[in-house]
Amino acid sequence: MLKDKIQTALNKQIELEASSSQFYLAMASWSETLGLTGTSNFLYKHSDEERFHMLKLVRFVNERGGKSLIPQLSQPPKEFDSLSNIFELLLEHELNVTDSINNIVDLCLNEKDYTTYNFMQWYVSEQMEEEALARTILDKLHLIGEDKGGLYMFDRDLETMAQSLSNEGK
Ligand code: OFO
Repeated sequence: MLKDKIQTALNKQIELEASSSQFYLAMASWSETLGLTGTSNFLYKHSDEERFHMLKLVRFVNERGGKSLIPQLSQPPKEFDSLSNIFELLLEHELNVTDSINNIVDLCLNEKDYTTYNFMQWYVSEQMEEEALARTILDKLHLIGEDKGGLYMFDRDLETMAQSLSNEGK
């Protein structure tokens, strides 16, 4: 049985993962309207991944005899300043998610809930990957600057990354 404190923390994480999914969906849609097909496909996939992260938590809480709360979400932004702005926001958001995951891991140790502690290790490694990916993408964008040809290549690169996200079956 889940302790109340752990259940509350996991339900907060469910909300955070759900809002990540909505946030990236808004970014995907914005990029699509600019004709950035590769970028939008990448972000649509990323949004799906976040939904998967949320679902994994929902199922875990219920399986442990708790009750998942399906959250109401606030509307994500409709507009973004630029492509760099999107990935800066994405990295900032992922850093917050990592903090939140680390707090849950701490709480599990304090509460001696080793089952949830083990379950959360998947999220710990996932966060490492997501932060690294966001940093790589931002580095590429900084290299490109205002170069239109570079932007075209960047968008194609993200299409390839989107394919590899689907191949991982996330
Ligand atoms: Fe769920 O990893 Fe990003 O937010």
